[in-house]
Amino acid sequence: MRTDTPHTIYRKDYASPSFFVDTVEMGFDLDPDATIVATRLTMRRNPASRGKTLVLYGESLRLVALRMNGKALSKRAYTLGHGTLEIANPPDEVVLEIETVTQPSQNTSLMGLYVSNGNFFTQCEAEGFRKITFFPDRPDVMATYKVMLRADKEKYPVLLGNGNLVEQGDLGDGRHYAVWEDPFRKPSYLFALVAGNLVCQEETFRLQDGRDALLQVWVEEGNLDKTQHAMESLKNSIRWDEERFGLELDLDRFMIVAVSDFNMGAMENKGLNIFNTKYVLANPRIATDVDFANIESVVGHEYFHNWTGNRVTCRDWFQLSLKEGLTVFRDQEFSADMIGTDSGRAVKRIEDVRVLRQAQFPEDAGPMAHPVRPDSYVEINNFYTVTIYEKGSEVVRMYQTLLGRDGFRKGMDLYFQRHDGQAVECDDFRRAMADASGRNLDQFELWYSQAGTPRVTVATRYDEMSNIYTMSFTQSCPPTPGQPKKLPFHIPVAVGLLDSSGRDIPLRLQKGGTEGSSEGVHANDPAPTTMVLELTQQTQTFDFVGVLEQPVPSLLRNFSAPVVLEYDYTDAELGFLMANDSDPFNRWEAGQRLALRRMLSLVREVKQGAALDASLLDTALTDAFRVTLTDTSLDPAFRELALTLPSESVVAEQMEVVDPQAIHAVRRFLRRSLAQALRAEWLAAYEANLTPGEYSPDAESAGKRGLKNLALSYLLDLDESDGHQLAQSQYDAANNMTDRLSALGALVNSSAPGREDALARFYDEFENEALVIDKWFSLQAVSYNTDVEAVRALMRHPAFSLKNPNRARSLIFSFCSGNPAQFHAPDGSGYAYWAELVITLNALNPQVAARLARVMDRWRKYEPALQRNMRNALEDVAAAKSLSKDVLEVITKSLAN
Ligand code: B3K
Ligand code: ZN
Repeated sequence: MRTDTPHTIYRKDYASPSFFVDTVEMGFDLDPDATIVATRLTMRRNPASRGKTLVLYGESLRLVALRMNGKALSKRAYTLGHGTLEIANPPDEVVLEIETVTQPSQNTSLMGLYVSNGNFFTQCEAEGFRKITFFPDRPDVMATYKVMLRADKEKYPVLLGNGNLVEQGDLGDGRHYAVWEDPFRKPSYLFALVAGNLVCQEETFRLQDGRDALLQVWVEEGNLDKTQHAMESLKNSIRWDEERFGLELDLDRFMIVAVSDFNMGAMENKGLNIFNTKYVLANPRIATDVDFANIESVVGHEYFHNWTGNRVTCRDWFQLSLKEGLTVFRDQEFSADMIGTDSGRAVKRIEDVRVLRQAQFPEDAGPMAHPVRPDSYVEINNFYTVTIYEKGSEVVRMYQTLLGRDGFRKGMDLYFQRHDGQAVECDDFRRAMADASGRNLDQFELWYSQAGTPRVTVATRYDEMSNIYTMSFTQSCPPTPGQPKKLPFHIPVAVGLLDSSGRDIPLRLQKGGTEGSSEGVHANDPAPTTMVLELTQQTQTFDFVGVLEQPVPSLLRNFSAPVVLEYDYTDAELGFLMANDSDPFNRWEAGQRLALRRMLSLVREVKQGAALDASLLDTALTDAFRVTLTDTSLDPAFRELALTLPSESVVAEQMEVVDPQAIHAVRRFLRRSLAQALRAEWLAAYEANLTPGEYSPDAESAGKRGLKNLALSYLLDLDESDGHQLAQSQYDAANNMTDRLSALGALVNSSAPGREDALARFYDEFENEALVIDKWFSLQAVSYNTDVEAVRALMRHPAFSLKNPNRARSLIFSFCSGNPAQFHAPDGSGYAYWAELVITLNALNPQVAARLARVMDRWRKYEPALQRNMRNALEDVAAAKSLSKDVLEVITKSLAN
């Protein structure tokens, strides 16, 4: 931990390493209290580097021995600095032997080598390898690894490493060993080892080229009944990457290992993926539909990294989105393809856009805003953000929108052809896309270099005489830290036009007429019904000809670019689009626009002192909701999304000054009004979407349960005994976690007499299932009825622990970011709690603490009285001793002007 002023690292300062490493050989004597690591590196000077000094990084290590080319190095021959070991002027070829000692049992940061439930695990991305040994720990140094693990045979019967198992045996004295060799050159962040008492489900899987691969899912004993879904997901991922991108598994063995203490979701270590248990373990008893879907997507994500990240990796950490944005795009496409249907794809798209809007748009508008390829950072772990991941994925998706699926595939092929085995930059990916398609993608670079969410404003005009419909687009992008002015982006805007019967009008643009017209459009069909218009200038106009009546425009279909699109729709037009648009995304979008409009106007009313009662409501929203709710031609999953009101944070982002209490009151009021007005319809939807029989997590059944449980939650918002009983009987009869948890959540949010009892029964039944107990904490943390005192009381529960990230997140994060009305209590008690926990967590686990610190990012948007309390809390954290650079960076940037 460091207390000095944080040191900023700039992209422009990139210099290639002074030495390369060709081979790494390591020996581990695993012991929780003192693990001895012997490392042998063969290195050679990089002729292109001007640096003379050999620089290795190391943290929290005790250096025991250091030899260069067979000779022990005297203390004068090297310098141990702040996290570095430097050897001045070594020869061009170096064999370095290093012996270090670490203390895994005391490692609560969960970076490097640590112990979880008595077993050993590693996490090296981004800079954890330096907590294992001294090493040029940067992604552009790639080497082959051979690793010998030695440990007590009884305590640690299973010894796993990257690549292939080449030897194993007994050492006598109750110890044993295993040697693993990874034939592929890799950066140190992909190193991994696992040692412990684990069991696995395994299967042999035939690859497309006829080879057989051994697939294993490793878990703690007692969890073998929860690995089947992860195994299925892995096989589906392998198949999908072969089919969609022609990419094959390059190893004979592929392992997934589940660990309970983990900072994030999972890690793509070569051949040895390490996963948070949350993204592996599932069966109907403990996992919800959402868990099943998340497991599929995370298993896919880590597997897809084998090509996008591992075979082609990042030159430096500024290029992180090169692998993360691309791999998120791939996992999103994989999940969509697994659902298979068009409407299923749309549902997936809506869910992904929802995440983007709820989390990334606020980030892009706040003090931590950064480009998809950042220019600087203090702590790289703070940059595993929704911008790098989700916006990065949107940027990749835009290539596919611009080039078409085939064009995109050609670009991918060229990317691998050029860069397999290399550590490259985002620009290399863009160049592959441009060269493979012959398109000029120079301006597209701005998506990587400029932060902020672009706004696109649309104006339209219909000329009855000439039958010309004109669309004018104006783009702008608000300033972000360090970037006061922005240049116009290259934005693909997919549009359609609806006639008065709701049908798509064939689109034809006027040739050679208005600015940017013909080159801004591509479609092979002479008169397609969706066109991608390409915006490249600040303002641009497109004329559609042969439009026989005043149309309703459908704009930014399928969310073709990560922008805010503004157009002055009337309520009637929104209702019309909601009922008729052939683009399902925009059907959903129209409903959200309508709901958001109502919510914002109600918030204004409340702030002017109006009481929330029925007189404030017209029927437009209720009517539109009724139409959707009762339209059984629509997938239940789609209806669920369409009938979910924009979240409180999405509403907050729309306001100049945020009043969380008003937003909360309005959203609850609107939900209750919709529950009341559509009571019979909700009940009917509830009945119609029961899924009797054996549980299956497939998209169709999950969609039904989603709609049914949404109906239940609306009905429970009425807080009447009928609803209470319905939830209670669902709870009692449930044969799966989705139904059980939904019922419990609905009860806990109500004043049902059985709520305490249900909570207690749930706890007793699942006491030994950590992931379910996380749900138990989190459900209470986000309940309307839980205030900060109740959260403090839950922290005293024997099952609570701050050291386990899942548990800490389930209570603390859920409360601070999922329960805005209580967290933003006017007396500032929520903020004081937050400050206290950031400081406590900082000492245990800087990464987890820094994530929590981010909760206050948008403090300047709140009402002055709240702002004062928020600032105080931020300053309390800033004044705390021994802040990690992780937390310091977040707090400093939040407080900066
Ligand atoms: N690449 C890892 C993330 C590592 C985070 C380090 N703080 C997981 C993933 O994106 O697949
Ligand atoms: Zn990833």
